Amino acid sequence: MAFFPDVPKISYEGPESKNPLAFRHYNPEEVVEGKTMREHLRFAVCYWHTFRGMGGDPFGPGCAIRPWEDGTDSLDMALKRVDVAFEFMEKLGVPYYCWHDRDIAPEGANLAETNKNLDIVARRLKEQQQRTGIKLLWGTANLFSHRRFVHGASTSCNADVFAYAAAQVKKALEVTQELGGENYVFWGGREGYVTWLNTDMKRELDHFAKFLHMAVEYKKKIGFTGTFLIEPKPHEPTSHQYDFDCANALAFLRGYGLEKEFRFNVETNHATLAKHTMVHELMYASIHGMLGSIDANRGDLLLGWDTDQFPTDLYLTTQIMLIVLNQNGLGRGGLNFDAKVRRESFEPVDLFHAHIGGMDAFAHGLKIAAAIRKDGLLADFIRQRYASWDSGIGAQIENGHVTFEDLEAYILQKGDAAPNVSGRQEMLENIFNRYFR
Ligand code: XLS
Ligand code: NI
Ligand code: NI
Repeated sequence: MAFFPDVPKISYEGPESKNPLAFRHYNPEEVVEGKTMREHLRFAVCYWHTFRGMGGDPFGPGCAIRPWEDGTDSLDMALKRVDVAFEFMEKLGVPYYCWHDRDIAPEGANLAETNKNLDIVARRLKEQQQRTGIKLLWGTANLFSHRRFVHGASTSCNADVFAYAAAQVKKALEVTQELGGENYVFWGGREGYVTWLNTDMKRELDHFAKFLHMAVEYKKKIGFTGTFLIEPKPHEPTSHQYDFDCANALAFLRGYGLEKEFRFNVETNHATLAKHTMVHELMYASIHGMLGSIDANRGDLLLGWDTDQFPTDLYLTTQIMLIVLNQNGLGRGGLNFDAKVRRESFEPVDLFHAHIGGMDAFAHGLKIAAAIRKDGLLADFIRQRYASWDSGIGAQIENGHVTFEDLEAYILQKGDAAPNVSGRQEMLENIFNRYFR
């Protein structure tokens, strides 16, 4: 059965192609810095936006046309949707996908029924994975949509909700393992608070850490070898999400002895909500050995929420790929399009345009990033800028034991610090621009 009868398999046609349903840059077999684009980019389609999103916003319900949907959240519909998803992903030629448990299967009357639904859909997913070779990049549990999670999940004031969340994550982990998932993600849905007037922050944070420790324990028990990823986000839905950004989340993990068990899944729109650039967040995670995966999207400069747009900005994708190349890849991580088509783009074919655009922007960005690295001009500039640390007093400070007294003596003898040199920001911006032809 063809759910996208008018869309052929998307293929690479090269930069000159005018065909909107073709790749101009993403050529999966093309080798860049010794690896194929497929290996570098490890693209994933997200189930929630692409197969569950109907385009609703706070001012109106979804108006997307999805001819295969029957308007229910039934098990039959869930199974049919699996076939839709795999036809879409096969046509797109994407190697991975990601889900929340509740994206793929409906909630039942109780947890036992819910788990049964999940198992039934997981079986279909597994068949389709085997048929197509498409793999699971990560699974996660939706611990935020149902009303039981109104006060959070592991940080809820209601101990039963903590227990429910634990049971749900346990099951989601098992299904992720069963489907060969390469990672498992924790995004703190409603883990945070809105007002201090009703919140015991210390207790909530302790519970959050306890929850993650139990997850690690269970992971080891069942022998799940995927990476655990925390996805920071500063606010939305709560005013104060507990995993604010990478620095905050790392401090939390270290404070509770969890830092060796987790890495980060860094999302562009979350970085910007935290008033960081994506580069800042990626760099911070990368220098600490914590960059595990990326949720590839972007926000809207004029809107202050997580708009989850498809990433088509070449500047952005180039910067991301520079950091990814500099740390020699994402390992088991990938580039997950946690992105949705605009409400105005309501036809099924728009899902293709959106993903093609994102994949091409990253493939193009990868090529540009490789050219930047080959030239080495920007890296050389930075190296040169810190040259005073390579010898003399700089090297002594970095490598030896130098005291305040030593440094005072050094400067007293010299009289003043050596003069500074220009930061050359504008020149560097011009050099960066040279690569975009
Ligand atoms: C929400 C998050 C969410 C995670 C998965 O803002 O981005 O979609 O990626 O729970
Ligand atoms: Ni995300
Ligand atoms: Ni998000």
